[in-house]
Amino acid sequence: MGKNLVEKILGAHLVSGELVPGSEIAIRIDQTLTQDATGTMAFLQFESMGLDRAKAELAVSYVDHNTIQVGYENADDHAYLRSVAQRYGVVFSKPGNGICHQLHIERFGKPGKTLLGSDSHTPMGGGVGMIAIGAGGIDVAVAMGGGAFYLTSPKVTLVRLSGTMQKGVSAKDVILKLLSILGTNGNVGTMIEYGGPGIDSLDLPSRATIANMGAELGVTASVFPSDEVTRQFLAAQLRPNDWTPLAADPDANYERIIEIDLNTLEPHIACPHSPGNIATVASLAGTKVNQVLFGSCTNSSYRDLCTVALLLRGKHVHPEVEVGLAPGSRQVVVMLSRDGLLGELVASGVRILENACGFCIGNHMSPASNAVSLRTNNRNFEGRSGTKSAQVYLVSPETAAAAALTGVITDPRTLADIPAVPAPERYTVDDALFLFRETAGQGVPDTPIVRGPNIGAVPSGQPLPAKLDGIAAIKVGDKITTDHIMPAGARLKYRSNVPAYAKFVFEDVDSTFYDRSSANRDAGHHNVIIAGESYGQGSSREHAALCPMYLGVKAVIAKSIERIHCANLINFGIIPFVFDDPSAYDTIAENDQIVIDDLHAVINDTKGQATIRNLTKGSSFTATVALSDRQKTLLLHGGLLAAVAKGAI
Ligand code: MIC
Ligand code: SF4
Repeated sequence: MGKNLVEKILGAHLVSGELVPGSEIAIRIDQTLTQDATGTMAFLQFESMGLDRAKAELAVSYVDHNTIQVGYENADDHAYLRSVAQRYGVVFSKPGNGICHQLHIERFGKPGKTLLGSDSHTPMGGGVGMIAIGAGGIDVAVAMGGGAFYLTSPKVTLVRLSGTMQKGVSAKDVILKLLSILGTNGNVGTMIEYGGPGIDSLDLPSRATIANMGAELGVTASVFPSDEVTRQFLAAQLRPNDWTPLAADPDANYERIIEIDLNTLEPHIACPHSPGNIATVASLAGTKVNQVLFGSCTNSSYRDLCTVALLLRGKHVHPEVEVGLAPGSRQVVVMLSRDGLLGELVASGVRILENACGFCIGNHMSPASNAVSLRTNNRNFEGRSGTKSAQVYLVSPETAAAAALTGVITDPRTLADIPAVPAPERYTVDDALFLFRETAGQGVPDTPIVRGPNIGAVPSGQPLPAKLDGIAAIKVGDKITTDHIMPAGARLKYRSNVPAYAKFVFEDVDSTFYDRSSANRDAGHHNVIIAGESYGQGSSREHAALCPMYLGVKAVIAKSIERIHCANLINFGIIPFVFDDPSAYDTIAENDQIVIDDLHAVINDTKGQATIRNLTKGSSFTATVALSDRQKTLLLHGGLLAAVAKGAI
């Protein structure tokens, strides 16, 4: 039996385990990526592991999220990250260089390699033929130090594309269509491979867009073959030697095959407040739009923004629409400017924003109350834009441009001239904002580490108690995202300071959570989170586990938990239980007292099943935590850092 692409790449990196779907494997990581919002904590953890330097083939520390610099906090983080990168032999991407995923594709991504990043959209690297995975910062810190990454050996789904991409339809529509088929939950433990004749009509940035939003499906990675399109892209980025061909064997096996015909694919749109609420653009045509924003790692390539500029060329944006555009990288800005397109965009009435995450993470251009905002980014969770009442829709650059011109949701296929942007023969390359390339992997050991007042300490977890003496501190519903648990936007600046950031846990869900959970903890109780389906969707931010740990949360009991968040919970000593019978969820109310008599027996048990007594209701139910031996060790010690400190792993 031939091998699929996933089997080939994972097989070449396997450190332990077997490629049997569902079982735990460990893989060698070639490259790591961190960004500033998760990176300060990742590097503080790296420091506390006592390693002398980064040992992965390549480690890059990007600054792209917190570039707003109102107050000293962001700049403190940047100074810390810069010094720590130099000390440990990590490439540092200065603020102003661009968004980590776009930059990584442009400058470092290589077919057949593995990439682990402390950001959920790291899978964008799959566009260039890598197995690229998002994880919590501490897992990335371990991989940076040369340690293996543990994951569930995936089931592999083939998405076979046929036909040719039609005018006005683009990569975003492919992934939104796939979201309409697979949804945002239930895809844990899967990797997606793209294939079929249709991929020939997808240039590299389009493939990267599709791989990027695999994060919204909840799959572990998405990967494209490395072919002539990949070769041409790497050559145009002046990296011809980084190309190697890579394809699945013709008789490769897949768990599932999904067919998408590009000839008949329509423009799609994700409606408020989930990337899984998919409709066709045509079905919403005529809806008034107040704001249009282009950019984010999903759609900020030269291909995308050139398309937008050509669609708007010589016209003005609709008088009632506010329009902003954030390019993905310095290369994109320079090329748009070289082509005169930046000036044309300004002439059309577009506000040019910094080439950074900006609006995507609620750090810029929050819409007005109740406004309809059409964006090319990847997440439209309620409130993520910074305005809770805003109605945020996710669309392709073509659909966003059409609305910018008409003021209403418009099928872009109705526009007269839809440009085709050919793949550039040569990108403008200037790596001046990547510092310390010459000492990468070596480091400069005597570099002093700069710690301003915003750089806190990493709290350490406590060993597993004998008994869970819990209070159901909060009961939440389905699809609670890490943005609900640990808000970003205006709160992002506290990322390096856990006691300060912890004050905002569940801020928008229940603003009393901090006070109540602190009081429970101080009274000697463990806090327990009760949740519905797909708890912890979205971002990889480990603060959504770390800050609850700081507030004394010891267990989550949910109907289901998403992959990255589940791993983060274990890394911080929080037990991720899943209800055996989901109807038990209905029997628990907030503030119920919840007890597990012998926690050690549960963790050491092969099934991991616990009988949980609800003392308030006088009832009981069962829940299970499925753990590998390594994860048991982490929980027994109170998390990964504590286990490393004790030499237990
Ligand atoms: C996001 O898009 O939600 C973020 C902000 O990039 C996060 C990382 C973070 O919270 O710092 C992600 O996707 O992992
Ligand atoms: Fe940045 Fe948005 Fe991409 Fe997250 S999704 S990395 S915030 S651009």
